[in-house]
Amino acid sequence: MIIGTAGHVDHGKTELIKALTGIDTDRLKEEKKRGISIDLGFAPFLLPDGRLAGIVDVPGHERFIHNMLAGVGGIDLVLMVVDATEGVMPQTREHLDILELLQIRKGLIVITKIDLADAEWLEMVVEEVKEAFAGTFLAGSPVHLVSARTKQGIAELKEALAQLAETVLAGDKSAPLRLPVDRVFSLSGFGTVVTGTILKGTVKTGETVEVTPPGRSFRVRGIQVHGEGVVEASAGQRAALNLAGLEKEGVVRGSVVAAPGYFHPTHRLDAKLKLLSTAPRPLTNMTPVHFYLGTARAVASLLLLGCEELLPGRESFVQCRLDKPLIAQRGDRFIIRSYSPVVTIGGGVVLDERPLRHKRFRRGVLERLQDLEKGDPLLFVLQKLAAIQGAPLSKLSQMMKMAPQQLANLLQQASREGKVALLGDLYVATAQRESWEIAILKELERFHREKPLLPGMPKVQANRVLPRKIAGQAYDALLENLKEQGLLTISGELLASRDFTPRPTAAQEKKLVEIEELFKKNGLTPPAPKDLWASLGLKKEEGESLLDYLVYSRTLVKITADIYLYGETYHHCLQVLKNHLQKNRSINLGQYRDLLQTSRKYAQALLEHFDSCKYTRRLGDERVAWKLL
Ligand SMILES: Nc1nc2c(ncn2[C@@H]2O[C@H](COP(=O)(O)OP(=O)(O)O)[C@@H](O)[C@H]2O)c(=O)[nH]1
Ligand SMILES: [Mg+2]
Repeated sequence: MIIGTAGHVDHGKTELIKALTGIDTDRLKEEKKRGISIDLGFAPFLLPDGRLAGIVDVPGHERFIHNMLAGVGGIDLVLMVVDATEGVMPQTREHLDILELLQIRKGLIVITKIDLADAEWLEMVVEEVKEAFAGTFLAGSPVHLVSARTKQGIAELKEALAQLAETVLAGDKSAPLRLPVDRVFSLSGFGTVVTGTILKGTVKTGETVEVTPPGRSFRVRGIQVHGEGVVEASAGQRAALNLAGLEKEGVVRGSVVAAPGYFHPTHRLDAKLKLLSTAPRPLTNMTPVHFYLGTARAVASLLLLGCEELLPGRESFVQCRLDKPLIAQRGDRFIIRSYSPVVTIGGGVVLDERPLRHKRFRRGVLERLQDLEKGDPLLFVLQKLAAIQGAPLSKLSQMMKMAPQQLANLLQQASREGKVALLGDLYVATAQRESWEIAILKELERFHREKPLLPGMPKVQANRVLPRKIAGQAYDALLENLKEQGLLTISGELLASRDFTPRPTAAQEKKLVEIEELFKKNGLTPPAPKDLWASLGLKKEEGESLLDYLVYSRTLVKITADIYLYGETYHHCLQVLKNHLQKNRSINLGQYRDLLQTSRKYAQALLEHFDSCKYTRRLGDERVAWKLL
């Protein structure tokens, strides 16, 4: 569990942490000299029940709010510190706004330095504090009166912290690792160490993690939690990681240590933004602002998707266009500060970390974001699936930043509800599958209309109406499903619509009989197709489809592109071959030609045809009986 401090500069935050833990978190020389916190401070805190919590002490000075923001991201509960002699001050309010925008939900109010205030004054400050925090997550929390100097109230505060700690939910340890880096330093003989609060997941020594920037993988050589070496650390802990081969220059506060493959820096985020009611002026479209997410910061221009300008106190969907890429995840909270004056003016929640470039005022865009805002992870999966037209579990788990097992459960549920289908190893939205099915059936109908004499459409040809990735197993699964619904038939490599049979017209029937007669009459000296059409008064294409039909109906057999034989003639040739090979070990071209009393040309074409049917196998100049004869 991580506890953070908040409050105006000099209100006694650092002193309070010292009173609670014995540790001075002002570690910089500069901090000691000037007596103020500049950067984040860290201390372990032993709870009365024996558990160790981490404390992040933040600077209160308005000039160092960016450091405060880097520290406050991963905290579970906050100590909101107010100086008894000064009462509520500007950064008390600004920190409170930030905590609200980041949706920190738990905390204690601490009025400190009570050794410096008399009872009457103190009562007034308590009233002021209650008023200032009304309507926030701290409304109604008990106000603790303490002195770090005299230790008055410190024991009670510890007790209250311990009780509140009981209610903090553990972070998700099985999710992919994500640790935003808040500190980088090198130890001589050790190399580079990064520290941060683990937001999600678990890290183990020996594992490989990805650090972005620089966007490369490193082995975890060692892990420390609260100064002790450990073999693993997980969500809700502060950890220091020693990464093998990492150069200090490559990594910065704002870098993210993550499970490899899950997180990609992005220049664009879709979000819901709230402008604080205390913002000095409305936010106009594409105004640049300081943007803070996790421990990272950037400059963002905000495209207002649903309104001309955003009035103080109002919310809007926005697309954040960042001046440098950040790592973000759906559900992340962020803060924005205006350029001048540099004050916190709002914040919001990331809805999509890899959106397309949007235009303003598009109904489809806004409706999609409304759906995403509902926070239903399945809706998000379905949107992603529709956008990329299906994906295998591994890819989807990376896109969703969810552990594969967890995602598989979600998908199983969705498939029971009929929202998702599995095609081979591709998950697709059911609606998407249906649109592909319709595309195939339409293509089949078109084919049958154009080629009414052909028994079916080759599978590979129907595949062309689908996205390229729907191939192999996924394609077969799609067809199989259509077959199960009784919407098409599959025979070998051919697809046909349900109930389709090739049906020649009466005129075609007449021509078919004529062609059949010609082949029947001429036996082993069949006409060449190309010579037929003119005499029969047929166009080449129609003639060819009539031939195809005769092959389909088994009246003719196609030997090569220009040699077709009448069915009976063909069977006679096959029988001759069989008879010979029953009595002899092999046959050669000359023998077969003599047996059939035909020309070399036909004998050779037939033998090659029989080879391809696996009736015969060629050994030098001879052929022997093979598998199917
Ligand atoms: N008398 C008294 N002085 C305090 C107390 N807590 C802090 N101070 C003093 O107030 C000043 C600011 O405290 P510090 O913890 O640095 O404030 P921060 O900026 O909120 O971290 C320092 O000089 C402290 O010694 C307290 O409980 N009683
Ligand atoms: Mg301080």
